[in-house]
Amino acid sequence: MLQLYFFPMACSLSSRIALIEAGIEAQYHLAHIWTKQVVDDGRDFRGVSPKGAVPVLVLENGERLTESAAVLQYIADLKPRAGLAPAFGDPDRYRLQEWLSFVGAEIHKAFLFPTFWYKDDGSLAKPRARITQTLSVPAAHLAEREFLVGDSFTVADAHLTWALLLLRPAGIDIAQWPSLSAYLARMQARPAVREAVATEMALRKTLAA
Ligand SMILES: N[C@@H](CCC(=O)N[C@@H](CS)C(=O)NCC(=O)O)C(=O)O
Repeated sequence: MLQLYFFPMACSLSSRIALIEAGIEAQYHLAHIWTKQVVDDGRDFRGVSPKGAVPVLVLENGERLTESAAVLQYIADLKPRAGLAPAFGDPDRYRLQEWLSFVGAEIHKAFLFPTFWYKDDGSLAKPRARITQTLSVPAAHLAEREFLVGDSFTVADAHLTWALLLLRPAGIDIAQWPSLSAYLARMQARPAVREAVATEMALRKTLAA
């Protein structure tokens, strides 16, 4: 069985959403990204992946796959019938990769990561100013479309959904982009998204307690 190392409401949420959307059963291990401990058994998470970051997907053959863009495409390709990624050879596959890179680099690492990790000593002013410009890109794209790629839900939507869910705690009001607000509401109505978020929010509360 596949195993996913995750931290509640971290970027690994999109992998959980993809697994549920694909109908793939997996074992989930909570890895604490601050203490670097695997909560199940106290192992050092860096022994699972030297990156010490979630997601880590342990494949059926024991290999470990990291990086959301790779993990999400791997999950999608396990169940092609679920339609979570266009097939290789379809030009839309590159659109999917384009969006996965954009969410991972331009939204996650350029904005969400510094916002959640670094004390605001003034150094967050630039990423904060830039995020408005960055988010105007998917906002314009989604003004006339229901999904990021093609006309059905893909793992790119799973990843953007996770990023948009973190805007509020990061102090950004999504209401300034009506197309993104409407998109997020549509995504949150999906049973897989609801299930993944409910599970991880409950776990998050136990960690905070
Ligand atoms: N490039 C990686 C980034 C993974 C990442 O930064 N994960 C965060 C949680 S959202 C983490 O585990 N951070 C802990 C750390 O970097 O020490 C990806 O896209 O999967």
